[in-house]
Amino acid sequence: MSAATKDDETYPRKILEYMEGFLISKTLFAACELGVFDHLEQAERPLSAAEVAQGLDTSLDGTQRLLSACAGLELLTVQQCNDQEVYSNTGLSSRFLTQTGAQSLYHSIQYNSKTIYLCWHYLTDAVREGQNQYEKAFGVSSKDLFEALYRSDEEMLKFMHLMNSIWNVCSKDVVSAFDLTPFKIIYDLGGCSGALAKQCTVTYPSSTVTIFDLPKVVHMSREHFVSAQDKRISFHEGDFFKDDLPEADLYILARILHDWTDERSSQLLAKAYRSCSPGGGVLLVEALLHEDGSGPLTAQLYSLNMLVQTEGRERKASEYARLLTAAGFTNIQVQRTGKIYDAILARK
Ligand code: SAM
Ligand code: ASE
Repeated sequence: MSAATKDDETYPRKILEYMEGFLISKTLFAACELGVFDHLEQAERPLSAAEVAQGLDTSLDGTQRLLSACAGLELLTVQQCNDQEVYSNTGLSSRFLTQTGAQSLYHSIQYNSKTIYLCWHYLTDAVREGQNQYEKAFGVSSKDLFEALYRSDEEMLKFMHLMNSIWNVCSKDVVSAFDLTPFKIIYDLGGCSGALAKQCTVTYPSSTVTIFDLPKVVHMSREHFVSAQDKRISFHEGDFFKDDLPEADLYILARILHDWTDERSSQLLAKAYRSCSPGGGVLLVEALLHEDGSGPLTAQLYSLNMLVQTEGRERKASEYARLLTAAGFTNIQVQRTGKIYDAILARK
């Protein structure tokens, strides 16, 4: 037995780390929400805790502790200057944690902090009951999933920002996992803020992409996310369960099926199959579980999140393949990207 294993027997490092993992999340959330990373970015020089506290209108003592913890997490660098500590962003923080960073995750962090964290307070109940926790977490009693998720315009916009923000770091891999050049007319079903649609028009300049989503989502997307100058992106307002789907060469369903039960997923895929042009296809974008259930950890945790927040689950490639086959699709190909989201292409 190695020394490390022996040490683990008497000192449960991993368990201690997991037990207090939320302390790390909350430190990150608070630093983002208070604007620590934005303030340090704008200052363009290292700042002392006193300067940060003054700039953010926060207590000196609390700010000192928060900056010190962020340095411990390697989200800030600390230097000594005239006998006091001064802080600056790391490269990672200025890129991903400032609101204006090129690949900002600021909005993902906000949604995790303000919505997901609150839902996860009821994870135990969710597992016991096998259903989402909107009623307990937010007093929402609607049976309609997206009425609960979009319980106010503000909450809908926050969700759209969350959806948008992860594509800042994952969209290229997903869109180029397969050569989609042959598909000229693409519909992004539940296309939301349009981040994936935009990446499609960049990678496939000879295709047009239409974002199909609920009317109020389309309005918000037009207002906040997709500029009218984006001539190759159009919108279609509708309900993909109730309305007919327009004909297309390719339907993209990114993070759609994981919201729904097998029954509803099958309904949607059958509809896509009917409307799909001959030789066309469907591209699923999801966080795939390994076939033997051993991981990836992110997908396993996301599946718990789908329990707490939706009616769905994360699935294995074989589970998606079964749904696709039942709807009539063939030639099912799976591409793992090694990042959060993977891709499955199937043909009519
Ligand atoms: N595809 C986007 C992405 O991956 O960033 C957004 C995924 S989000 C989890 C689900 C999307 O489906 C939302 O934009 C939501 O508004 C849309 N949606 C939910 N129910 C719908 C329905 N009945 N008809 C059309 N769109 C719907
Ligand atoms: C959904 C995706 C998400 C519905 C609710 C959601 C995400 C968070 N809440 O389709 C994105 C993935 N992140 C997690 C933690 O699951």
